Amino acid sequence: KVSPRAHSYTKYNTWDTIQSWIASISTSNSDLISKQVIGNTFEGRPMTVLKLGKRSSSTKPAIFMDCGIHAREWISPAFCQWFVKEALSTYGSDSQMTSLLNQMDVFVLPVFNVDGYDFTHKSNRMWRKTRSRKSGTNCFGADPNRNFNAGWCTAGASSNPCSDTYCGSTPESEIEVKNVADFIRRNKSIIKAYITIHSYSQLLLFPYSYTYELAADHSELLKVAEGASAALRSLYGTAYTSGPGAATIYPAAGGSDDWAYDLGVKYSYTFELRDTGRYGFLLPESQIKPTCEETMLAVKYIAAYVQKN
Ligand code: ING
Ligand code: ZN
Repeated sequence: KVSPRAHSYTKYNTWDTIQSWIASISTSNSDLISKQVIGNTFEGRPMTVLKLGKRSSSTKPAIFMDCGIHAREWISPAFCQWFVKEALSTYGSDSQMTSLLNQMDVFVLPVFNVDGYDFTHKSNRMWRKTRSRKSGTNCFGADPNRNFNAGWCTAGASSNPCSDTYCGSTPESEIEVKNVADFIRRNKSIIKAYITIHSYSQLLLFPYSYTYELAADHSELLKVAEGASAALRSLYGTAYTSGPGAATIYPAAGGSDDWAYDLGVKYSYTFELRDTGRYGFLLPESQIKPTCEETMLAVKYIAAYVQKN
């Protein structure tokens, strides 16, 4: 039922493979999944959002999740693929997944920074940013997680186009960021949670990163993050730290979670998946399965909380 069975969920797939998978998985499971192109990347590749959820005559509340904002964090798109597979294959048998997809829709963007991701497979494994060009510099790209309009370029970001944390020429200067921000703005009334998957460091972060000020919903966000981290840890003992971005990792403005939160999406979380630095971005393929399995528990914990609140 969750064909194509040939797709490997325990390897780091190329963009071409992921693109074919997006096309085939959505046609072979049309009762639970549909796809929509939210725009194209700088280099003209489509950005496709998968909508998971039981068809309903009424509009359902939704969760938005993206993977692959940063090109080199390969475990992240692997997790989005895993999530889609699990959602489809456990609907009808897992009571929580069944109830979630009956009552809510989950929008999944499997690869946000498609151009960058493709570049890490073909040219430079450690590339982080987009691949946009602009006049006045020979350097490529901006950091999509510094390009959202949330305290833009005021902390932990660079205005130097050659920096890995370049904030871009203006907020949403990167077309990929604009496409996602437009989609979330358009669906603002139904999106109850925003989840973005990065690596590495084993953290579960929430707003704010652009300031040390605590979010209005700080205690609730912390409580849910701690519950999710405990669920994750229960499987293989992987330890996560939860907290607001600025205090837990570093101050950084222009991040997607802060932007979504300030837009009104209360449950806004950034995951930093395995590991804590031994392999870093080069996490071995043997860790894809355990990482995805444990992360599922945390994402499902957050989803269950959002569903009942
Ligand atoms: N870490 C994030 C980064 O963009 C982050 C940390 C989270 C910053 C949320 C801002 C907001 O630097 C990685 N590994 O990308
Ligand atoms: Zn990242």
